[in-house]
Amino acid sequence: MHFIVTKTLTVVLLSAVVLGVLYCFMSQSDRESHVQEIPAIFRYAELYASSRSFRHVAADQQKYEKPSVVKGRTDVMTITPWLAPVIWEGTFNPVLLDNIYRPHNITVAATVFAVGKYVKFLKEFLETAEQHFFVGFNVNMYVFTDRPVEVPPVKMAAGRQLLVRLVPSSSRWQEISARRMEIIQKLIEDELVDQTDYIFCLDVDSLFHARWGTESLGDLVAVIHPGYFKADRGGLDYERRPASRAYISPEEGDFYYCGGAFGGSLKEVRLLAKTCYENFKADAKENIEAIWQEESHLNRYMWVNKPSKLLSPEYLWQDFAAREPEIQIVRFSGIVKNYADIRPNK
Ligand code: UD2
Repeated sequence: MHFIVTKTLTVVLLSAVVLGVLYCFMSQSDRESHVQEIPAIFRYAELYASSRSFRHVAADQQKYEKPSVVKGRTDVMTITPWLAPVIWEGTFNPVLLDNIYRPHNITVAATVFAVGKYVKFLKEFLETAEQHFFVGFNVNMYVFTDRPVEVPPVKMAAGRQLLVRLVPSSSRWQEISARRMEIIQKLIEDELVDQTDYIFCLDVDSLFHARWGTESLGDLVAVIHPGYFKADRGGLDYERRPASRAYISPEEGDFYYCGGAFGGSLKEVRLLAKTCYENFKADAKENIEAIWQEESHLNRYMWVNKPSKLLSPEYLWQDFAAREPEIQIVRFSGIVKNYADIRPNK
């Protein structure tokens, strides 16, 4: 009997020791995983804190034409059903807006990819950006290319810099276009935190023709695609295969947005880029590529996460398209290009 009690006690004691060791091990590894998480959390807290918000404080004694509540653009939508402004010529006062942002000494980053033969579009893109894109403000223009020696020497005004970053080339244009999201996410995380207030991501085969400035600033900014701004839902070229993460059903969708121009605060654009790239990658693992690559994923993202500001097609027109009466000014426009000459495949 005494032997049985001793044996039971030994088993209980041994189990307690084993459980104790196990507990210590688990709490230690739990602590370790928290220790690993801290820097990441800290990093993004920094990123979030760095996204300043701007109060609209006008300069003293500023004179400008009185706004009217009964006059204005009536031929186009100037506010969405979720109350985001849609920016058209005639809806804003550039002087008033510049005066609001100038005292904050903001910095705007722009990304542009020129991989392979697309490097030939850089010169005019950069020269016209100097004439029209956030003139008088700090601008960091990031050029991503596999041909850094071919980046043209463009004279930049004070407060504006050209920063060249090397990226690998690819034998598929679809890959080049889609990988931009991953690179934009990394750029924001690694370089822009604390240095930049807003970012715009632009196609290189385009030119600026008129002002693109502070009126375009917002948390999440989308450009309404010129090819579809009058189309109804059925006519929007979303990804229609449910197997893709970019899928939008026939009952869904507000507008069709451009992959060639979007932007906003660092926080919002990082989240957009990360989500689109992750979804693109997950689709690729299942052998599906959305019809317009990252543009389709961006459209899905913007359907769920409504943009806080929309730019009219004035902000990305297409040179080959006939001018529509609603387009009173073209600010940025895609040039006519011969795809067979410039793309690595097709
Ligand atoms: C549309 C979109 C584009 C993208 C694409 C689908 C607009 C105006 N454009 O343009 O943003 O969503 O559909 O993937 O909405 N690139 C290179 N080297 C290459 C190929 C592309 O640098 O060999 C870069 C370059 O910055 C170019 C961009 O990727 O501007 C988009 O490629 P595209 O202009 O050939 O695509 P496109 O015209 O079909």
